[in-house]
Amino acid sequence: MTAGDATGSQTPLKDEDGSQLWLRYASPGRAAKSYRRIVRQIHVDGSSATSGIIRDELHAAIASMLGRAVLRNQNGFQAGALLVGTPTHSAWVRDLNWMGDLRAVGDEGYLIRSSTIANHRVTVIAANTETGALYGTFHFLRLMQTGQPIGRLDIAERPSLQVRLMNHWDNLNGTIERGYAGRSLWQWNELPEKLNARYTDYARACASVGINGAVINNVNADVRVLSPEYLRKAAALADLWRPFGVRMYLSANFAAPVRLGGLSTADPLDRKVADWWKAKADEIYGLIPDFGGFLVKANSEGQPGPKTYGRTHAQGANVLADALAPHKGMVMWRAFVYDEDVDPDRAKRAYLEFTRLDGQFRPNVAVQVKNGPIDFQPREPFHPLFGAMKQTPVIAEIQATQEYLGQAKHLVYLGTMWKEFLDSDTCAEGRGSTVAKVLAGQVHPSRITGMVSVTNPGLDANWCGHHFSQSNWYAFGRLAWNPELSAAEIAGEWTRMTFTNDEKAVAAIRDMMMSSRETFVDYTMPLGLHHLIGGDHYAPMPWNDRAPRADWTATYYHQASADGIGFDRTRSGNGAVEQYRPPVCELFDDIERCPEKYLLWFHRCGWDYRMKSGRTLWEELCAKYFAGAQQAAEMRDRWQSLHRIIDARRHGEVAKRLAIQVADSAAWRDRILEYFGR
Ligand code: GCW
Repeated sequence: MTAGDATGSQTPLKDEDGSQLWLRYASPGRAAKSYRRIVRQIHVDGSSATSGIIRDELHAAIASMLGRAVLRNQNGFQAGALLVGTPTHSAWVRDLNWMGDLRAVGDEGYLIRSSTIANHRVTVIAANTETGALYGTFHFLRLMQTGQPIGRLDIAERPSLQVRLMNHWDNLNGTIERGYAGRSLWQWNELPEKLNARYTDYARACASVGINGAVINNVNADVRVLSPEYLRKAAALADLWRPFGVRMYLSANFAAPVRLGGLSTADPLDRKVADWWKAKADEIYGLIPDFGGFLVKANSEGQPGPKTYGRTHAQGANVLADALAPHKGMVMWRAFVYDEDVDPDRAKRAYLEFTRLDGQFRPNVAVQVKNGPIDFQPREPFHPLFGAMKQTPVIAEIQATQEYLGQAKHLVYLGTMWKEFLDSDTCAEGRGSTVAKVLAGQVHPSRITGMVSVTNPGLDANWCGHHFSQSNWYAFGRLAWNPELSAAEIAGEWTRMTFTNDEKAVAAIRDMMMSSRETFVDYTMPLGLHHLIGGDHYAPMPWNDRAPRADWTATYYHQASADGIGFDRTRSGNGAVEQYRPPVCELFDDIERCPEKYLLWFHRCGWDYRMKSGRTLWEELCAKYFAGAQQAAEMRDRWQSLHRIIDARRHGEVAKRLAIQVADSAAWRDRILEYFGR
């Protein structure tokens, strides 16, 4: 098999297993010639582990991309030097006198500039910290991987959000809750002595997109993770990840003082409980000096929490926050709560519980809120808590593991979905108060800013099960760094790095990715429908009316009957729209103006309700389901046409999954329409 790359040359394509993710460092094609002139020597100042990583990455990457090694550090520069350093460790960087500009990019940012040193044209990656220099290095390599010009660079970057974390739902027995790519990466039985090579590959991949930490265990937390035995294991990972700027965080079980500590209560106002958490925090910091903090799922889906003791979520969060504060650690307290006694509508509960606690949290607590008010559905309106908490930092939780979006079987790029969320206007302080701005602390000043992703890697060779699921890990990192990036831009760069720089193929793959989420919505839950599933959240189960809780059924949400379908959350219904600020509230409330993509989320409509297309609601539903399944088939055909451009192994593996997607999208269409048809 051969492929024409951008240079027009025919090179045999080696099979790839996807294990190198977007860090394959393939030839950049046509651009290689100018790169060879611009980068002839690598000069990384510094002697830390991080500068070693930078040096190794640059040498390996550039040799791989340009097909020849470049010179190592030498005293002095020749034309074509690439200098990487911080003012602390590099006299060259100091002498450039970029202090003002460096200050502006903060601890994690960087400058990349084409410049002149000793009369030689050089490229400089400068940062205040070595982690910043590492991020700048990956940025520079991304430019090369994607064939961008690198001769006249003047780049200044700093992350918009401080906390950019992977959230793993990994259990201590090696399984992963909602994991679709094999077992957990963490080999608990081998840690801390034996360190798997994948641990560093993982941190490197995270760092390459600016992810700066990981919560490594499930929010349905096993208390044992806080035992001395497991803390030592976590510390070994933390040591490996530190030079990559990836900090360790843990999910804490709120009942740990009882279940691990042997106390009779976990009441957050009990002195002994507070002391227990303090001692635990001290112990953790003794092992992991830069430990990031705790993530807590409390009083949700059977997890223990402060409400068990008649205390509020704020009181619960604060006892942990006080224990971590002396060490500069933080608490991420999840707002994924839906106790039935709060309101009959699950969508309203978290807002009701948390808005009344605004102002009661310690400064080192952030409330972690899922993008939508229910649970990672293929489409939800943004969660009304965004923009509603004026005095409490709110960070966003999104889900890269495609629990409700075809898992690792369907090709669904989530960049577009997350952009829809980030670009949503909360109108919290007038128009333009987008979720992205709320998260970045630009709407209400915020002490903590961040976005986390329930994430997808496992032990599968290609990390994420589906080759395209890697794009969701990638897109999360890129958007957490800069929520203003476009989904298309991210899809394009990922495609170039992961598959090819062939222009036609890039355009085809990017198009597939860009429409994939809407396609998925169309053949599963269009027009604001949600939760039409049961069991493992993969297949259609609109008839599902039996579960331990009403709000785990499908019928609770779609409420289909002979006279209509949809959940009336309007003012004249259950009033859920009022959790949104005006004019968003009025927009969702008004059936004429409510975006049709949210129609049945907010409105109950007759089957013959007239849609903007002129069709009845029923006809429109049919059209959506048919179009979705049709688009899945087109995606398969489009991918087929790329078989000479993508290596046979990855092409074949994706093709197999697309075949499943085509069959299952047709099943979605048929089962749903058959059910609602009745
Ligand atoms: O989406 C639901 C999942 C649960 C998960 C829960 C949560 C970890 O189905 O598996 O539990 O959300 O976010 O806590």
